[in-house]
Amino acid sequence: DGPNVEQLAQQLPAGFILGVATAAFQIEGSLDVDGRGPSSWDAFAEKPGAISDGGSAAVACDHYNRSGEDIALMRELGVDSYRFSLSWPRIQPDGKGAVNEQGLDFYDRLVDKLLAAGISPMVTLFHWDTPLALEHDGGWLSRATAERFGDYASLVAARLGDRVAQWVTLNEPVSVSLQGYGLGVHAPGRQLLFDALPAVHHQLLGHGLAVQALRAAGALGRIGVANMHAPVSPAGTGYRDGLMAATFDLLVNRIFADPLLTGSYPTPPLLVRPWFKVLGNASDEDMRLIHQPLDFYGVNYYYPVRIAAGGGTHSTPAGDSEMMAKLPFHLVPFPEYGVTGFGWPVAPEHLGLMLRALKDRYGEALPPVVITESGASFPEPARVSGTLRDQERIDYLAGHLGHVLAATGPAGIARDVQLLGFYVWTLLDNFEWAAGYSQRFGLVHVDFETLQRTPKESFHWYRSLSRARRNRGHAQAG
Ligand code: GBH
Repeated sequence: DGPNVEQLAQQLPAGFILGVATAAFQIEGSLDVDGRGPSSWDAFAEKPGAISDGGSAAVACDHYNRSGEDIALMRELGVDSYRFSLSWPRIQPDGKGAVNEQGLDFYDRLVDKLLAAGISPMVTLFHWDTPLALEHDGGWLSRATAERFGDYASLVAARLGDRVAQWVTLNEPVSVSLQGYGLGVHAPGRQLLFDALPAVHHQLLGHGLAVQALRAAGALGRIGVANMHAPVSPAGTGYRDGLMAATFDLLVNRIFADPLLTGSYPTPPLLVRPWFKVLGNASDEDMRLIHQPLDFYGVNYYYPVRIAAGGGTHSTPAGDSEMMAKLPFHLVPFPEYGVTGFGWPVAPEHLGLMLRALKDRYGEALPPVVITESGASFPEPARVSGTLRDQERIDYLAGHLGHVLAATGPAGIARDVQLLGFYVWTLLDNFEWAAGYSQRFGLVHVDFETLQRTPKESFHWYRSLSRARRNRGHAQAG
């Protein structure tokens, strides 16, 4: 079990940000309302079999019509900050050209309502919902999408740049390149394996252009990016498992983090270098563009992975896919850890170890870190005398927050990493991508028939943490 609320509250450094995170496509619904254009995910989710439970995001949590209620929940929760994403096709229905004012108005009001509630907005510019018109022109396989993304960032900065405290350019670009273009289990459903790598380079270029656009527009907030980091280890002691673990680390972690933080792609081991050739051919100018100074580095942490050589056919954290069999490696389960509803291993100590490894690899090039997502799905909680019991989620969050605070605290293994904040994934049960509504990650339960929101016990737990911290702050101030 993790530490209790009082212990956690005492470990929180002064000014530490406690938050919750969501993404537009997962909660908003209202996909064809007020001039929004379709996204890659609108089209993908309509394909038979793409969403495991057949769920549609047409309504999702109906957040587009219920943002006031959701902000009231966050106010009750006592979080300092709310991380949400903007739907690019709501703002630019075709991904280029003039602004759809009604779309931008929605986010403009959302930011104002958050500020009025004392909650600081953290805005993600891109959380996977590429405008479909751009997808039809090649999406992130095309360099033009990076240019369009920079233009979009300018439009957003001109309207919201005076009120947003923190910006995240991209969320987890690996999910788009690997799941979306490589394996086809996410939008746009392409199965290009290593030929998907241009989608890595173009997302990173888009990031660089967006950072420049935000700064050129005078946006006041801190600017960063959110990468998933999966700590990787080889399953066996043999050479091939080690080689494939290194390859997986490149594919999932380093081909994003290295260029963002150091300005160059990693050098792959010779035997696998041909697979990464397209990245090695990038121009110096592109690499400089990608390597923008960042105010923080966002880390989404879910699970460690153990890698063995050879294609896998069994279920993995990335989902079942016959494409997995075509990869030269597969994920091996950890018998020693419990699992979440998704079957993902629960291994909180790896969050601290991962920050240690990041600091060892990047040194002074690692900016202050924000945990931009941490959380877990568990089955529908039991109703016990009017409360929704999700003790597993409380244990999960207390364990992860406890470990990362201990690791970055004065005597911790990652004490040289400056940790700015921690965002729980997620506020509401929502449309969990290819898993539809079958995986519930929320602090708040959503009944998808009535759309009624009911806080789970984990919500009350997180609220007690924010209150304990606040009381402590007041005691100190007094
Ligand atoms: C996040 O993805 C997303 O940002 C969020 O929208 C989502 O709802 C949430 O977490 C829960 O899924 O498996 O190592 O081969 C994190 C989960 C991480 C799963 C990347 C797919 C692919 C790399 N994703 N992972 S790997």
